[in-house]
Parts: sequence; C-alpha cells; structure tokens
Amino acid sequence: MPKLYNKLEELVPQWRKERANILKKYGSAKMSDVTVAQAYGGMRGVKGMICETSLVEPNKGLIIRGYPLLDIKDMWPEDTFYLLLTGEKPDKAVRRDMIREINKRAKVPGYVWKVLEAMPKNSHPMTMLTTGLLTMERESEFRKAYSEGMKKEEYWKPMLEDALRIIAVMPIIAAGIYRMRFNKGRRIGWQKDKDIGWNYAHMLGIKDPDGSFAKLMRLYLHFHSDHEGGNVSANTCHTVGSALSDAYYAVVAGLNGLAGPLHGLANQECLGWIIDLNKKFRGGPSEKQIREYAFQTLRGGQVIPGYGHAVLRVTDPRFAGFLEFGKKHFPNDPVFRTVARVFKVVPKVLSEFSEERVKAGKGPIANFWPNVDAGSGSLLHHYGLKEFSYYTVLFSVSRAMGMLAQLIWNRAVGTAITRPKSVGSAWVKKNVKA
Ligand code: NMX
Ligand code: MLT
Repeated sequence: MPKLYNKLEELVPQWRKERANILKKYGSAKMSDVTVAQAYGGMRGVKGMICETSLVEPNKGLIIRGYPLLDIKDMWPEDTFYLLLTGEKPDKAVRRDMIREINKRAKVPGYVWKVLEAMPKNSHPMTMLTTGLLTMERESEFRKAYSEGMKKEEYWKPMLEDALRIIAVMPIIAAGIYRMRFNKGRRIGWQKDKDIGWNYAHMLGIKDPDGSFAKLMRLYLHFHSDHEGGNVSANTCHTVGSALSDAYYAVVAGLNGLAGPLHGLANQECLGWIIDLNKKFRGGPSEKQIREYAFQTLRGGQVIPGYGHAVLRVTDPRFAGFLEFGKKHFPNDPVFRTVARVFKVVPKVLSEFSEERVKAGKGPIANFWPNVDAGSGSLLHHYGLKEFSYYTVLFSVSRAMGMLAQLIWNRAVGTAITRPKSVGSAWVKKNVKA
C-alpha cells in the first residue's frame, strides 16, 4: 500500500467530520450573491463550490494548501500530488514511496498505441491524448468496484488507485504521442525507478546533456498542476465526476476544456504570436514594434494570448517562476528575450486598450498581466521542443494531478451531484428587480 493510502485512511474520517461540522454550523448561511451580469458572464466571482487542494488569490496567485507557489518551487510532481491531496509536505521517504508506486503502474496497454496509430496523421495532439486516455477507461478500478456494489464510504479507494495509474501512464502516452505525431522515431520507454519529470523528459527524446530539461519538466509539471476548483478543466472534471463517472471519463472531460484557446491552448497560441513577432522583426522586435504589433492584434478583434485572467489581478507567479528559470539558464535565447520584452510592453498596451474599450461603451479588461501561458512555450522552444500544438499536452499531464486530487477528495467526503439551477431571459425580466 502506498504511504499516501495510509495517510488518507487517517485523513478521510477527519475530512468527513469537518464537513459535517461545517454544514451543521454554517449550512444555512449565505456565502455569495449572484448578479444578472455574473449569470450571463461565466459566473465570475460566484462562490458556489468547495475545493481544498489550492486557492487562487487575485493579488497573490496560486497557493497550494497554504504554501504560495514560489515558496515551494523546488517540489517534484510526486510531492505536488501528495501535498495537493493531503495538505502535508512530503519528506524524502514519502517521495521515494510515491516514485515506487508510480513506477509500479507505469505501463500502457498495447491497445492504446493501436488506437493512436489508427488516428489521422494530422490529429491534434490533444485529441490524441484524450483519446488515448479514454481508451484506457476499461481499466478503471472505480467502475469495476461500483458495478460490484461498492459502498459509498469506499469510493475514494479505487479512485486513488485510478488516479495513481493515470498519473503514471499520462507521461508515457503523452511522450509516445509526441514521437509518433511529429515523426521523431520509435517510442522511448519509461526508465524504471526514475521520477515522473525525469522520465517525461527522457521519453520525449529531447537532448539534455546538463539535465536542465528534466529540471524544467519537474518545474513545469509542478507549476501547472492545480488552480483551485473553478477553472474550466477542474470545474468540468468536478461536474463529470459528481455523476460518479470514473476518473478516466472525468479527467478526459476536463482536458477537453483545457484544449480551448482561452484556457490551456493559450500556451500554443502565445508562442505562435511571439514567433510571428520575431519573424516580422528580424533580430527581435523593439519595444515600440511590440507595442504596434500588440495594438494591431487587439484592433483586429483578437486577444493577446498569455495575458489577462479570470481571477488574477497581478503577474501570475507561475509566469514569474518560468521567467526566472529562463533568465538563469538561457537569458540570451532570442525567443525568450522577446517574451521578456513583451512583458515590459503589453500590460501598458492592454491598459490603454481597455480605456479605448470603455470609451466605446464596452467593459474594461480586468487584468493586464501575464498568466502562466505567456512564458512556458519559450522555455520548451529553447530545448528544441518547437511543435506548439503539443504544448497543451504538457499542461494536461500536469493538470491531471490537480483534477485527480480534487476527485479523490470529493468522493471521500461524498460531494453531491452537481446541478445548479438555470433560468431563461424571460425569467430574469419577470422576476429580477432592475
Ligand atoms: N487580450 C485582449 N482582450 C482581452 C484580454 C487579452 N489578453 N483579456 C481580456 N480581454 C477582453 C475579453 O476578451 C473581454 O472582452 P469582451 O467583453 O469583448 O468579450 C474583456 O476583456 C473582459 O474580459 P475580462 O473580464 O478581463 O476577462 P475574462 O475573465 O472574461 O477572461 C481570459 C479571462 C483569460 C479568458 C482572458 O483574459 C483572455 O482571453 N486572455 C487571453 C487568452 C489566455 O491567455 N488564456 C489563458 C488563461 C490561463 N490558462 O491557462 O487558462
Ligand atoms: C488555470 O491554470 O486553470 C488558468 O490560469 C485558468 C484559471 O484559473 O481560470
């Protein structure tokens, strides 16, 4: 049994007790109001769900179980998952145990590769990833146990087993897709007893003489793992999981949301924007040229990918952490340099454009600062991972951890099936006071 399992056996009764106490004490108290604008506007700011794994503070960014992200930036993905789920920072023995448990499950059935090989050659890597993972749904321990009559109190146990399996197979499927989709040659196998970050770097087949690409993979998988419960991928996974669909169904549903350009696909879009900028202005654009190019994008009715956020109102600490990595390892890389220069220019452009919008009768842009997607691609590009359409797959391998930790917690405490009430416009006009 993984140490994580033993820890959860100890924690789950406490979580249940706490939930019961909170409901008893605060159950009928109000925690949020909803305006008509919020109902039409993606429920922004409406507090309507519970998520314990992490919190996004508008002026601080991601806080995992009380730890601001940049204070724990040296964690490995194995540590991250343990922390997300238990709220405790793992020691070295726990890390070793997590690595051992992941290694035991790091096997992808042959039929997954056959399905992927049968897909059209120009399929998007995200479509391949979700197809590959969904193909494995037949392996779900949760679904098996449910159909055999498992009691509600036991739900979290096969959910944990499915989670560990998914965490172990995702980098293998993801790296296999990279090699297959971009003609990189044969698949490279998982190396026994190594950690997830190292193995993912190794299986992608990227040259890494000084080991810094493996370091980047650990950082990348840690940084993208979770962003509280309301973002599109986590929220979708939560909803699908609430119907007691197993983790394969629920995570794949969440990843389909991550594949949208306003969410995880922004990293692909963003690097494309930076590369176009570099192509247009040979030798790298000046600040003035970036400013003009940014206005051109905005006035063309498009968003500047990698900037803005639904919750954050400051520079995303994940962007800041990636910027620090780039400055340390390759400050003179031309693509990275443009990313750093864009950061100096675009917030002001967005602020000016926001004023223009307001004058034209539109709403303001709420946040002018870079999010996680503004910088991550330039780091991958530096190491030769230049196929932008692959970038959201890397995000997915990481985000699965947060979604899975949330699923386990929800099944452990018995979160109800999601079912908010919707109303039509006629109802609003009739029942809401102007
Ligand atoms: N460039 C241009 N316009 C923007 C931007 C931007 N970067 N950010 C917000 N706006 C616009 C937005 O499109 C909206 O316009 P309209 O009313 O005409 O539809 C208006 O400003 C108000 O939006 P906000 O309230 O500021 O932002 P919202 O919470 O609705 O959306 C994002 C948040 C992240 C979807 C939005 O900022 C955006 O589209 N950013 C660019 C795409 C991006 O980087 N997405 C990645 C987010 C992080 N992730 O990994 O998921
Ligand atoms: C995320 O990491 O999920 C994004 O920053 C989007 C969000 O939090 O809404």
